[in-house]
Amino acid sequence: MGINHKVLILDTTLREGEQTPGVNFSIDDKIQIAKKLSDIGVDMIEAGDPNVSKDLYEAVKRIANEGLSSEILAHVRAVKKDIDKAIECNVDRIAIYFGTSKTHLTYKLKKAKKEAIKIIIQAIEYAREHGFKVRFTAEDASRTDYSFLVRICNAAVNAGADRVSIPDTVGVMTPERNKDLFIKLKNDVNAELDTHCHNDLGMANSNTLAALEGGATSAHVTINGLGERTGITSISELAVALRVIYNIDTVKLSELPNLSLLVEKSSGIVLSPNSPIIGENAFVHKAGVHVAGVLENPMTYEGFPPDLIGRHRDIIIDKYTGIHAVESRLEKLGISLQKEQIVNIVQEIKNSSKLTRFRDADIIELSEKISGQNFSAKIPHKIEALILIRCKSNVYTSAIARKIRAIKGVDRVYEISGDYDIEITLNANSTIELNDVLERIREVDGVVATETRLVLKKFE
Ligand code: HCA
Ligand code: CU
Repeated sequence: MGINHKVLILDTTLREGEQTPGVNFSIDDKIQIAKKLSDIGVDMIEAGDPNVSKDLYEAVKRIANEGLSSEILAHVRAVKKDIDKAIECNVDRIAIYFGTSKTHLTYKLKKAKKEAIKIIIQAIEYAREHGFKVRFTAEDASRTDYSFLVRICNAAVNAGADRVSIPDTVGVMTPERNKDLFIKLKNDVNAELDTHCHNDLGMANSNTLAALEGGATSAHVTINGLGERTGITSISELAVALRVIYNIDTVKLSELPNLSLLVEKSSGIVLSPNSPIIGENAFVHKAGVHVAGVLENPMTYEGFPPDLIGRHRDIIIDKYTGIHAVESRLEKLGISLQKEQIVNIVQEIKNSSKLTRFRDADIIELSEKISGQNFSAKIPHKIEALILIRCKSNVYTSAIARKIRAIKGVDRVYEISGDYDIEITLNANSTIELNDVLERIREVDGVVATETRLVLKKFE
């Protein structure tokens, strides 16, 4: 096991990621995402296919002319007029794809093998004649007959492609098979190899790492694992696995949570709490035994520390909680109680009918109850607000609601009837923070008006 070469990261959030059902990035969002990707050190950015629509054309062109340090690619069919559009956009490299499996040749392209080879040679030579670097993608490579795969890849290389992508288009590879495939191809094809793994069976990251072990020099990823159907390898999962398991540095890890949030916001696709690395629960500990271990030494239940990616660990207090967790929370709140009183608090928690977690205010209340002291000064100054939001009449309210849900600080989101379309509840630590969240809500495309109501008293 091991990867003994430099690993290049190709991010295709703007191309593959936009093929996620329900996702359409605005041009401004795309430029912001591309800049951020370039800033964190992504080597290549696949910006899109400029033939899809006018705004994709504009987005690809603008990103290509932004002067970013990443290499910018357009992704196109092996069709002359499509390549022309990529040329007009002035990208750094043109990725030309063609289905090479029997299924794709027969049912999608309706082309014989010989004809397929002729088409890709012509397309690649055409792009090369215009001075462009070319990557050839043998779409559905993982289901392509091996000898034909080698034949078509070599034809592409002889026509001028210096990179060849070997995608697992329908996500059916295993790590072992993918590694073997790359070991063989490395021997049989004289080009740099890209791996692009779909996650249909939940193996995208493992298959990508295996391909890199086998000799692939570039890995395709998207932010939050977006992509057609169930998506492809997530940039965070791959970059952290490369660091933690292989001791290989790629992109700047501490910026990944921000990037992820940016894309949750602009895609409307919110991560589940148990998503690796970036999910809300990735560094949260719950069971008493776990918490006791983590408080002694986090390594007991963490394979890598949260600060690797600029995050913090957290401890949940609920029925699973033991004395150590309560002790440490009280210490954080600046409350000192006797051991016996802490034991009583744990008992109260275990006996309570409350089904959700105990937050700081709940712990303070319990401390007061058990000690008879007044700890109201310890209560954090929280601002709670209800915000009513009106949307443009021609937009899909749920899409806006989902985007707003991804904004940090937003608590609950309701679609409502009446003068306004959405109502949210929000928690903030200060009016500055409240204003911040409000501003971010107003920035969401399709929001036309907001009205804020501060909560004065709450009866639950
Ligand atoms: C596609 C197919 C593709 C291409 C991958 C690549 C795949 O949507 O056009 O160019 O490396 O999964 O085969 O995403
Ligand atoms: Cu794909």
